[in-house]
Amino acid sequence: MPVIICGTGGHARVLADSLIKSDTQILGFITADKNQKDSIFGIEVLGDDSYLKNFSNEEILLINGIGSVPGEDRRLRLAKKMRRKGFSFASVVHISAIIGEGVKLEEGVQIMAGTVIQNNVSIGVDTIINTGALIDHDCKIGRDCHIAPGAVFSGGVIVKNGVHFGTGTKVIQNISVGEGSIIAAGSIIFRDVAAHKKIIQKLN
Ligand code: JB2
Repeated sequence: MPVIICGTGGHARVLADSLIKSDTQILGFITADKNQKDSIFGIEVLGDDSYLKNFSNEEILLINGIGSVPGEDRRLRLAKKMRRKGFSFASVVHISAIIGEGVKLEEGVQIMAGTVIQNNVSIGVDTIINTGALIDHDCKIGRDCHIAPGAVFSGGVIVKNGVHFGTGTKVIQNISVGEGSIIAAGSIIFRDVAAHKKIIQKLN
């Protein structure tokens, strides 16, 4: 099915790039940014979300091009709004990603360039595995998480919903991380993290 990308910022452009390389038909972008220029990579910016009235939810899939930033819920709100209207989100997997046997990707997952997802990993709805992240065997990652660029997970890590791992985070094997926690860039996690915690420095 053809797709429409929601958003025109950096995250949307990274997704567009990935979709172009996998020959997905992109109908255009929709955005809340009134100053956005008319096209990106030669693909038309169609207008705001009201443009979707021209389509039934059986004709197109959406791409959530709003990035996930701690403390902001724009991405989550867009996903809820569009699903209420009956639209579904396509998953995006960059052609350079290495995906192991038995990996389970739920709706709307976004797997960026240079990632490695080893066997038996599962990744929940709308989670982003960002550029160059490495997720080893048997990790279970919930929905609405963001694993930022260059993060490294050893095997068997369990992550609940809505967790943010900053750029370059490292997590040793068999760790559990509770819902809604925020792990700052560069952290090294070698003990379990409870729900709704902010880990700013090395946990010891
Ligand atoms: O309701 C909306 C809406 N709200 C914001 N509907 C639609 N269709 N688009 C919406 N947007 C759009 O999201 C804005 O108009 C804008 O085009 C885009 C957000 O872009 P921004 O440049 O603020 O950030 P980003 O989400 O592309 O990237 C953030 O997250 C990434 C994961 C950045 O922090 C990046 O550095 C990061 N890599």
